[in-house]
Amino acid sequence: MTDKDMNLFTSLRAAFPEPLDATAIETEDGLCYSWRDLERASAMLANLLESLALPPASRIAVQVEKSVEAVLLYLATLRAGHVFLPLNTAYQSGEIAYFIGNAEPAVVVCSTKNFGWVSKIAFQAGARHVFTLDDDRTGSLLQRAAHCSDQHQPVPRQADDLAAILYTSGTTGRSKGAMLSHGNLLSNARVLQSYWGWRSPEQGGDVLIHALPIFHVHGLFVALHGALINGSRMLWFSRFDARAVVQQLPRATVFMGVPTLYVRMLAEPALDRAACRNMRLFIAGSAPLLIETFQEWEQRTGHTILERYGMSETVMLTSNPYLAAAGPRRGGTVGFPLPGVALRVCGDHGQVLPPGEVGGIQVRGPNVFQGYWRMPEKTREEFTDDGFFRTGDVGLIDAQGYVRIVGRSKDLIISGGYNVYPAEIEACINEMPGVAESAVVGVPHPDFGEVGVAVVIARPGASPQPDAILAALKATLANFKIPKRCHVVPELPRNAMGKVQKNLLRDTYRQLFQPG
Ligand code: MCA
Ligand code: AMP
Repeated sequence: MTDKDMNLFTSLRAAFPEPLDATAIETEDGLCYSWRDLERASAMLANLLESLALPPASRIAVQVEKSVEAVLLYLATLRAGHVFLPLNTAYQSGEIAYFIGNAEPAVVVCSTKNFGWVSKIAFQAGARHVFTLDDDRTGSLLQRAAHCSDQHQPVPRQADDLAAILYTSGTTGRSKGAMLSHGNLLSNARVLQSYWGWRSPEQGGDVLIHALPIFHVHGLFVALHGALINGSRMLWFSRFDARAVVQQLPRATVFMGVPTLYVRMLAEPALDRAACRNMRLFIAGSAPLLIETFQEWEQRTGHTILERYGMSETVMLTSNPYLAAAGPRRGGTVGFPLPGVALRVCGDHGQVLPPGEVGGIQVRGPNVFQGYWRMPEKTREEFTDDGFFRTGDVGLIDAQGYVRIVGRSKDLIISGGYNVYPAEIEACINEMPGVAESAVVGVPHPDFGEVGVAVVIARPGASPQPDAILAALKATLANFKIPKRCHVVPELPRNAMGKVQKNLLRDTYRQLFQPG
């Protein structure tokens, strides 16, 4: 480690195209934020954070609707040397209480409509300040920042200093906070800038359609950093709307989405070659892209989607090639390890497997996180002795070097790009009156790729109702975690050891959402 300042904000700021007058972000309502607006407004928010005299590297927890102001708060947190902790807007009070209790943020920022319950949780957990921020540029955060100077010198940071904590659920127990440093995020942003051939403003520049949420890696880091570190304009959508995005395609050059976004855009009659005439690159990730979607997209638009693979703990790991000279983009694969990333496939005893053999995917590189927040044991378990991180994904490297993900050793459902951990849902269902046991499995779904189905065993003499079970879950868990169906059955299939055979359950319910 050197003494060189590695504050991520400083590097992003260095790419803002001078003289800062051009539009950096244009919203769907036609609001334009210049690069100067980003510089000054993030300075004001950083000065507000500094005026609070927080301990160094305080966590700033944020659960707000998507807005440019939320981006400014993220940039301000980096500038002020604190640690950004974004939270999915779908999380309910029980989920938020866990995250805030675990991370002990000094500052919590929430929507005005949630202030009552969020502030109670926050102050009980020792937070010093709770601000509000709404998606119409109102709230106490901006009111307070309005009094602050718009000049601010970023706090120097070292590569290993934390920039963000992203909670990612565990297969057992509660969510873990993946600690990402300035060095992790900056190295990944720089690699992607070059690997995906971002065009500098002098070369005519790129225009990114940003239609993803900004509380996960895909929207917050891959998309946002990609545009900022390249000085590229963003067309900003506060929520994904397939029709509106297709309408804006002729004004854009780059799009990033989870597979559901591509499926929904394909259902738009206006999606054709003409709409995509200025597009340079379509990127997909966060969940497996079906080969049918990949092929249909190619036929309709003339563009080959570039699929890549990453995790909250590692940011981006692999990518299909951008340049034709490096090879074709192959559907059903996630491409090659990115420059600087070492990726290997290992067997049950840790032995490195040859190409073509299926095993656990392990990775090492400057992008791999610093560990789980306050979970040194868990962190140690997930790393090998020679410093590789066990991803929990199962795959192979083919003869041409492309990585193919074939499954997961972690019991995880990826629904519309969001991770859902069956263990969390099962624990909630098992607490319900009349329930003896439950199993939640993922099955194919035409829109979300995969969705959860709950299979429940009743206690003797009880008759729990599927609709009541789902309604009770809805009252406690984020909406995307709720299984789309619930079945009460007499027994669960088990192996000789008594373990529930989820693969058999998946087979039983595989056709539930398939047309015809
Ligand atoms: C919404 N619903 C869902 C999902 N989203 N159900 C299952 N899975 C989902 N993903 C349900 C809601 O519970 C609700 O049901 C109904 O759909 C309508 O909700 P709404 O919010 O209006 O839905 P939407 O606006 O149509 O949202 C769908 C979406 C969204 C646009 C696909 O889920 C989305 O933005 N997904 C992207 C997630 C993402 O960015 N992932 C990246 C993670 P009800 O009415 O019954 O309540 S980062 C990552 O994975 C790694 C690092 C990586 O590699 O990138
Ligand atoms: P998260 O914990 O939200 O960061 O999700 C990371 C997980 O998403 C990975 O471990 C993979 O299981 C999955 N994932 C991300 N990108 C892809 C992809 N292109 N194909 C298949 N799975 C993916």
